[in-house]
Amino acid sequence: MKYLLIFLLSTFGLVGVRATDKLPKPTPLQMEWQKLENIAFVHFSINTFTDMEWGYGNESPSLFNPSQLDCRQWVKICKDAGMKGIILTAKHHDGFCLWPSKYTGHSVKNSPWKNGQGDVVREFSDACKEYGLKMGLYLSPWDCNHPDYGKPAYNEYFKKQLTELLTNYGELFEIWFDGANGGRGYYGTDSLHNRSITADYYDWKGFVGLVHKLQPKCIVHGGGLPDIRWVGNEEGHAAETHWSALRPNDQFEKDKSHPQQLNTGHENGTRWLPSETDVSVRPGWYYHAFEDHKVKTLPKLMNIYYESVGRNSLLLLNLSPDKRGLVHPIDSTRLLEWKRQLDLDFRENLISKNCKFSSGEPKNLKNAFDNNFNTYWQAKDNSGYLEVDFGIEITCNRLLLQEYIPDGQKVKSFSVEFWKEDKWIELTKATTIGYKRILRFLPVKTEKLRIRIDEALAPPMISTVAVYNAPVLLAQPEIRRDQSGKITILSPDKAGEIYYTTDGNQPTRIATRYSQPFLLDGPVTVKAMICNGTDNQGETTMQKFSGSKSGWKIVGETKTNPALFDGNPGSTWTSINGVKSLVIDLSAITQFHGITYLPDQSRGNYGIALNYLISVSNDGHSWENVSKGEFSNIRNNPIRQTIRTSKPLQARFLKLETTTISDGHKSLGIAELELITE
Ligand code: FUL
Repeated sequence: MKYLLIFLLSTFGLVGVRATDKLPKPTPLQMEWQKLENIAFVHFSINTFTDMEWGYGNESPSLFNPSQLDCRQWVKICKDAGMKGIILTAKHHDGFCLWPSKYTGHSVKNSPWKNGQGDVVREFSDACKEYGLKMGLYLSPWDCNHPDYGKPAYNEYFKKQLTELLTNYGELFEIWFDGANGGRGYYGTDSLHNRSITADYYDWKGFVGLVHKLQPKCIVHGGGLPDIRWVGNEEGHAAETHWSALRPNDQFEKDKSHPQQLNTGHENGTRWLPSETDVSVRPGWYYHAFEDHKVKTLPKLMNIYYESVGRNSLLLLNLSPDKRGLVHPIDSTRLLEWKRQLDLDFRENLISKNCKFSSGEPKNLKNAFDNNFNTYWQAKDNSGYLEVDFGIEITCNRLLLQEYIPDGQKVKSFSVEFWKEDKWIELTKATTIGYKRILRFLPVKTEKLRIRIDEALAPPMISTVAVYNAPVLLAQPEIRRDQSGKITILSPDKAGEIYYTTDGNQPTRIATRYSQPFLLDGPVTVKAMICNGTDNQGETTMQKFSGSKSGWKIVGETKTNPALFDGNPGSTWTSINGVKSLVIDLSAITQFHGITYLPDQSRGNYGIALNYLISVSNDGHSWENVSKGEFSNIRNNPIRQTIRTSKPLQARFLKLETTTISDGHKSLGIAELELITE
């Protein structure tokens, strides 16, 4: 009987229908949220003034004193960058409140800013209304300042604060409950200690109950009863296979980490819990002057977009206003460049009314190509294809697909083919689609494209198919040379053509085209630029290399350390603990006029020398001091430092020493060291 039923259901195509019924689906609120695609985060608080990422809770409110706070500036930048909503840290882990809460003195009301009369949340809310952006708030459950934190009473305090935020500032689209909890804090005492909490410590039912009651249109991030999930990292990427559904916590796979599973979701997930990709434009969430030169590059931000929004996630991109209370011009300029590039990438959908469409299931076929998310084409069963005939040869490098997810996420795998010389050639294979999937590939010239859905959980519904030809990202190339003298030129966009010169001339399209790393040791200047094959070219990068490093050795180390001489600013050589010097054997008497020193570029900037003594020697025993001084502002701005000596030097051994390493670190951290030879 059971088999007869299965036979009947599958024969009449009903198995798929049943599967669809069982699939988790978004609520209308989750659906509305997903469509926002791009939203902003703002981390601004007492940490901005103490230069910290996590405060302790004992910071004096008197430290909070922005000189030119202007929430309108933040919101306008976000609006211009195409963001649809913006979330502000009303209270971070240190407990300091950006609004004059009735329930604590640890807030703006005891700060010198506006003589304690100010309310950042109010100004933020007004600015969001003025620019038409949705407003969200971040409220940290962990509170290092509150005396009751860790005790039951704190839950009541939290609810009162939450009520203030949910009732006094207008409509909220998202509330962010952060899961972080380092334990340590002052908690109303005068000594730092730990307070641990149990998994059931917070009254999530109570908190979320308040949200539902007071802000029924508000999405809840984090905590015990969330509407959306964290993407599993703070670097800005969802996994290529990305399901919006998730299994309950007790059914997570034992052999895979929790963040890894959040990053992919579960194909057989039972609740709709779409991901949000939170990432900062800077390495930190809060503003630090020493990260001014580390604002993410345009290629990096483009990758983040393609690996979040383009992989069925929602992007939450953070801005860090500075001590003035303004977004730094480096950040705002970058954000607008990013928006401009996104607009260029998606300027023209090459699918138009002139195209011909075909499929094994012709019903409602046009709906997949009409650029309207709410109309869709549905395959007959769990696979199917969609074909576009452009009528003329087009060039494309992006494919954008959307599933009609109000009915659940179904596609497990698909392939893309293009028509060439009377046959279909596979361009690429991919897995999930979900709300939005954007594939990037090297440009293809073709008259026809075919999307083959190979596997799906139920008959898939496709809302959108769009095809673009994004321009080559004409960002400057990076030129590196390793210790063996091998030069590599890196382009952020693989489709870009790189041209270079080694004779000091400006590269043009008739210069040498770069195809692979090449050997060129000794003093040389390499200039390179990227162009898109036709009329546009990016700015030229110039890199001067001094003499060969091939024989260089770090004295005391048996083998040369690749990190110090590899030409890669991202890798760091670190001295043995407690040793504040570096001696290099240049292998032969060498003429030079000083050195350049690039400190450790990693997030923690470990081992930055605050001052220097440079000595040279011909035998490695008797040394002559040739230069001594301080690196000004190196802690705040750890860029490449240049030390020129007053007279030319001739030596085989070079010593760089320091007496003071930043932040009390015990070892020197050097990314790169070069000789100045002219
Ligand atoms: C994390 C926090 O600990 C960071 O400080 C930041 O707020 C980030 C968005 O979430 O969990």
